[in-house]
Amino acid sequence: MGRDGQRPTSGFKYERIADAIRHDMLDNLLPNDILPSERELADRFGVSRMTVRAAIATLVSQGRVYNIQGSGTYVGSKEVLTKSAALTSFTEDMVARGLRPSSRVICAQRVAATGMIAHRLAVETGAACTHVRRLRLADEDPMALENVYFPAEVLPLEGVRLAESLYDQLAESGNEAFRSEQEITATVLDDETAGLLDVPEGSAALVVTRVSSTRRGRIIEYARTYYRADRYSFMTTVERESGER
Ligand code: 16G
Repeated sequence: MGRDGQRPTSGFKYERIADAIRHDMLDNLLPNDILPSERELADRFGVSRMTVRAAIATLVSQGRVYNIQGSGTYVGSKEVLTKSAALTSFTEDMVARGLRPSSRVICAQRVAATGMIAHRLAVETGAACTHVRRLRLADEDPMALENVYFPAEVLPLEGVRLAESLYDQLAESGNEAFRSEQEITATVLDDETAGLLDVPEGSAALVVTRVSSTRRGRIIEYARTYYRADRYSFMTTVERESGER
């Protein structure tokens, strides 16, 4: 059974086998444990070795298992990263876990704020802002796809080191992120986004929409980030408000 208690009923046979391996085996094994051989898996699931091979390839692409040639298939050690409720940057999150953060800049341009962007940044329609789209990686693995808008005077394009921490550069210029309002929703990835995040099309993702401001209440970013649901979870602490009962 999956985490949600459901077993998918559609899709290719190899996808169903990948799912079965994920839920019936990987959840009960530890990182770096060896998986049964291709032949054993084929027997166990009553499918051909070719189907098992395709299922394993899917799990390899998801980072759930890895192959060592001539030896076998092993459980991957890529864990789900739990993001706390503290306001942190991607760079900080990765460094805190001993992972090396990096960025692939997909686009960086000056645009005129319209519609939702102007509304969320609380600027006039047509106001200049900087749009940055980056793929964020941890130890070379794609983790998240960020789509962020900054008021141009907060983050002008000139002189910005786009592949490095933007929160650090905002802080250097006196615009440290202090508070964020964020909403987390679920989605399945389209072909393009799935390709960038290196997961199969239709994979689950968490979409975090974040509006951040400085201690003085100046809005500095409107971000929409897609996180791989197989690598990320979000943790919050909830507390009964005093006097509620
Ligand atoms: C995180 C933030 C994003 C911010 C980025 C800065 C969430 C949901 N999003 O991805 O809003 O722009 O970090 O990271 O946490 P950087 O300082 O590493 O560039």
